[in-house]
Order: sequence, then C-alpha cells, then structure tokens
Amino acid sequence: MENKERYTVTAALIYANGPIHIGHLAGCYLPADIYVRFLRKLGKDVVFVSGTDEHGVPITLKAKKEGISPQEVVDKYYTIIKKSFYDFGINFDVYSRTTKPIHHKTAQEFFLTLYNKGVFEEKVTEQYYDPVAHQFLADRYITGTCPKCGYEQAYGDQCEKCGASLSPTELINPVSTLTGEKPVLKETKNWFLPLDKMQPEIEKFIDSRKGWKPNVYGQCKSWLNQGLQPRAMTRDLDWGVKVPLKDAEGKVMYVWFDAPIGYISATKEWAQQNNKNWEPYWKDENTHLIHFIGKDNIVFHCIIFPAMLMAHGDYILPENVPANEFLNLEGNKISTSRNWAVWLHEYLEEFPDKQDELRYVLTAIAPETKDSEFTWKDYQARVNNELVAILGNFINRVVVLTNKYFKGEIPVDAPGSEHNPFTAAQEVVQEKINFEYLPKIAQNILQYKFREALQDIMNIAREGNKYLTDCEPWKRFDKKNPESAVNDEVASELTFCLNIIVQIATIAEPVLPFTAEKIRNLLNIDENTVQIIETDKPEKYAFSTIIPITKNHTINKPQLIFEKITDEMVEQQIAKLHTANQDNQSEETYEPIKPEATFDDFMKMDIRIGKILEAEKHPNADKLLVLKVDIGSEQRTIVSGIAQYYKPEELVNKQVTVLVNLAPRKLRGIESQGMILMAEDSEGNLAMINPESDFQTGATVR
Ligand code: B3M
Ligand code: ZN
Repeated sequence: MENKERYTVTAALIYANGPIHIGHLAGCYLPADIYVRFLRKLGKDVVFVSGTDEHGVPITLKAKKEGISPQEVVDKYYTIIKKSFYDFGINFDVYSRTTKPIHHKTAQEFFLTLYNKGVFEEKVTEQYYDPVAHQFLADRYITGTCPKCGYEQAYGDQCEKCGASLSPTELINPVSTLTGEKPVLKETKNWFLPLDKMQPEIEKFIDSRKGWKPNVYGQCKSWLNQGLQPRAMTRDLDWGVKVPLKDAEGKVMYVWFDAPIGYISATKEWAQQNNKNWEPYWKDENTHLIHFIGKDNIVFHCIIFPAMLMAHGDYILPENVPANEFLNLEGNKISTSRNWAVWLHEYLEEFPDKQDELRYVLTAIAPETKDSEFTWKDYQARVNNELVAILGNFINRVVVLTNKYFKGEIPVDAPGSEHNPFTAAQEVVQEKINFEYLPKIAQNILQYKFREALQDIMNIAREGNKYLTDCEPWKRFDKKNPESAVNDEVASELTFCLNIIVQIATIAEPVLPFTAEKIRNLLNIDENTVQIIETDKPEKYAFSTIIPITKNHTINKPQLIFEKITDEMVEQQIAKLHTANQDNQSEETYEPIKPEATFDDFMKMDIRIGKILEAEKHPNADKLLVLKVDIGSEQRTIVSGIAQYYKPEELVNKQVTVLVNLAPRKLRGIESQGMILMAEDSEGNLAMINPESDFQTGATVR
C-alpha cells in the first residue's frame, strides 16, 4: 500500500440529551464534514470519528425532567441524532457512544495509566451533600442566591441572570434541587489533574502549534494567563464511567475526562469493524489530529485533553482545534429549552431533498470568526439568488441547449484536447480556474476558511454563466443547416461549459455532496472520473483531467437541480418557530389540569378567610414562618413555607385564605393546624390569596 498522509478528524461528542439543531451543524459538524470530504478527494487516509457523550449531569438532569432513566434518555437521542447526521450527509466513519463497553474499558485503562504513573493528586475537599437524598450534589443540582446579583435561582456553577461563573459554596442559601433540602458540606476524596504543575508543558504545546484561529488561541492564552488550577477528574455521582480504584466506591470519572477519550474508543470501534489498526491514528507522530468543536468546548480540547494525553505519554497531540463561534437564529440565541431552534430532523422531514440548500447556507454564513445569524429570509435569498440563479441556471442552460441542439450527444472533440485547442476566451476561463480558483479554494478549505472557499466555488459558476452569455449560442445556432461550421462552434462552447460544470461538481462536492451526485447523473459521468491531485507546481492543486466530457459522450435529459424557496415556505417556517416557542413556554408555565373532582370532593374542604395576628420566623427552618391566625371561631397556629417571600412584620393584620380542616402535622417540631392557600407560578414564586377588600374574618370560601 502506498504511504498516504494520515488524518484523525474528530467532531465533538454531543450530549445525548436533545436533537441536533442548525447551530450545532454550523459550529462544528458541517465544517468537519467538508474538511474530511476534501481530504478524501485528495486521497488522504482519513478516519472521521464522532458519537454521543452519554454521561454527565446534562444527561441526568434531562432524565429527571422527563421522568425516565438516564439510559432511556441517551438511547432515545442517540438514535435521533445519528439518523439525522447521516441523512444530512455528514459521513462519519463511526458514530459511537460513550456508554459502550469499549469506551468504559478504554477510559478506565487511560485513568489507571495516569494513576499508576502518579500523575493524579489525591485531595480531600468539602463538597455539598444532600442528607436526605444521601448523595453528593453536582454543581447543577444546587441552586441558591447569586452573590453577585442577588438572583435567587443561580446554579452552583453559574448564574444565568448575570452570567457570573460560580462555585457552589459561593451561593447564598444553597438548596438541593433533588429534595429542596439545605445541603451540608461533607468531606470527600477525589483525584485531581495538576494542571498548575503542567502549565509550562501546556504552554509549550500551544505555542508550538501554527495556524490556530485567533479566537481559539486567544481563549487558550487567557486561561493560561489566569494560571491553571488543579482540576478534579472524578466525581461523587452514580452515572458515568466507574473510577477503577478500590477506594473509589460511588465515584465516576468527570465527564470531561471520559468524553474526549471517547474519540479514541470510537476509533478503536471503527478499526475493529473494518479490520484496521487504530494505533497509528493516535500514536504515530506523522498523523494529523484535528478536533472540530464549538467555542464552548475550547478549554477542554486545547488544554485539559492535551494535558491528559501528555500525562499518559503514548499519544500524539492535536495539530489544530478549529472551533467556530455561535450561530444565532432570527435575532435570538438558539435555545433548546425555549425551543428556539431549527431542528435538523424536522428540517429533513419537511425538506427531504434539500440537504444541500441548508449545507450551502450554513457554510455561507458560518460563524467562523464571529457569531453570525440564520434567518429564513436570508436562507430563501441565498437559495434563490445564488443556488438557483447562478449555479442551477448555468447547469440548466447548458444541459437544455446540449439536448436541444445535439440531442445530448457531443459531436466534437472537447476544447482543450489535441484536436480542438481552447479559444482565447475559453483559455482565460480555464486558466483562472486552474491557477486562481482551484488552488485558493483548496488552501482555504485546508485552513478551515470554508466561507471563502464557497464564494470562489460560486465564482467559477459565475464565470461559466458569463462565458455562456457572451457566446450567445441561442442567437447563432443554425437550425436549417445542421452541418454548418457555426454549429460545431456552438457544440464546442457547450462542451467547454459541460466540462466546467464537472469541475464545479468536483470542487463543490465537499460542501454540496448531494448536488455533485445529481450533476454527475445528469452529465452521465462516473464519480471517479475527476480527482483533485497535488502537484509540484506552484499552484499545488490540479484536476486530474479538465476534459472528462468529449466527442460521443451523451448526457441525460434536463432536470432541475435546485428549486426556488417560496414566500409561503419561509412564512411557514417563521410561524412554526414562534408557535413552537410559545407551546414550549405554555408547557413550562402551566401544570396539567388534575383529574375531575366531584362537588362532594370539593365540599370536603373547609376554607375560611383568616386574619394573621402574629408572625415570626421558625426557630429551626429558614424557609418557614410560624403564624397565629384568627379564623373567626378560634385561633390557630399555622406553619407556612413563605419566609422567602414575606417578612413577618409585613404579614400582621393581613387577611388570607386558610384550609382549616387539614389534618394537623408537625413541621420541624411545631404543629401546624391548617394551611394558608397560596398561588405558585412556574418559577416557584408564591403569592397569598387575599379577599379583594377587608372582609369578615371567618367567612367561608366556596
Ligand atoms: N458533550 C459538550 C457538548 O455537547 C460535550 C462535548 C464533548 S466533546 C469530547 O457541547
Ligand atoms: Zn448573578
């Protein structure tokens, strides 16, 4: 076997807690696929790996929210995600998952190697623990008041109101989201990667890399400037890869430890399935290792994973980590929880034959250097004014005329062949392609500048269109004298255009694979007819042939490659976005209506208007107040969970609605003899229900 240059290309292992949307595609998967398809065109030896990240708190949180097990969550989304990627033409060699045994084994071996080399620092720290749920609490399982802005629902790792990055112990009044209990600090041992000690090595690695995007390099530098801190690689959780040590009962690996190892596990899986050796793809110094990710994953791929690989010692380090910025949608951030997204599986259902239209638009607007925005209007404009009006129009005109004048059969030797040299005009166009466009497009793709590459691909189609328009064959073709010399000229011109179309299909294929296939079918040529080859000449890249179509070749009947996007389609999509967004909000805002109750059921409740006489804090519970309430016929002691919403002094003399025949119960040592009725909104805020104006205390409510 010849010695081909070897590439290992990875695309982020997305959490299997939701489907894929256009933001994921534009940020990571589409650029990765274009890059890989181009490498394959150059004949490189590439393995393209990805899969789902099935551990971590995002999965367990989703399971809790949907009321199913974590395994059920990941099974559900793995299937949806995998199918939508393949249907969209993202051609991974393997799409694996981190719950596979091969991954658990690989991650545990990796961990043990580091452990046996003495890489980890064992540290006992105090972590929040939920004494009722009997478990340590991941950052996302703790909420409390943000110390920076006072927002009461901040998470243990971040305040979503002010964006501050927090640690759980900074929260004021922390609460476990599992039980609503106040968590306690409890000692636990974990294994830390000493990133602080490794900083010089990591810096050396980053500085040795060339051609990193400024946004990626900049983020790395800012982390390094702040000084790296040791980071725990284990967690006290039960969902994840078990830590393979005796004294690590109940501990799993930090999800960001096991997930990137998933790239290695996936490569192993691929190798097993294809009778290959995985090791050169991860251990041979000549292999190019490239990680495609979104910008929120930069530190993990540029600092933490390389540090793990260095500490292990057997592995190569990434050559580049071309992370994109974010894609926004119709003026807002894409949001899964608010359902503000264009979901790939839905797009493919509604537009089963328009993969390339979306691939085109997402590449044209890719957030390569800064955040960018997708709008349906812009999608329509780009499809109609570029794909249809430029590329599609060029192809269609040439195919229609070739069929009309020559029944689709080429009667002349192709321009550029020995027997039919290029005209001056043809030579100008073909040279521009050979010496300007093709080399530039190739270089840009290899430098992760897909937007620019796509512009030049369209520029070739523009050149073709202009050439054809200048020739005006429709004015010159002589119908009456089929043998006339001008008809040979027209045949030559159309053949020239057909060959340009094949060149466009070849270079556009990484971005528009479905279109390339359609064009080849239309022009009746084989997939391998034209290759891109590397040469020793200054332009470095060339087509293996520029005249695949010549005398006696027959093309097929005209067929439209692209169709216009109508206003109606656009309006439908925009409306859908807004409805989905609203549905989702209403789903989150309102509880479902309870099963029907009879009048008798209702009449069992004895509800009265009461007046608060006294109010004080519960001695043993922050959230509770102890109230003395007059219900007309008597006075009651009522314990109520409203301390977060009302100060005791505000409550005195307020009228409230009280359920007075609820069985008494003790709350933290004090018997409550009734319940104050409260309204609760979707955020958990409470408000009292008071009579409109001062009313008779003791009046019955029904
Ligand atoms: N699962 C984060 C994400 O889905 C994380 C990526 C892992 S890549 C090894 O965005
Ligand atoms: Zn805040």
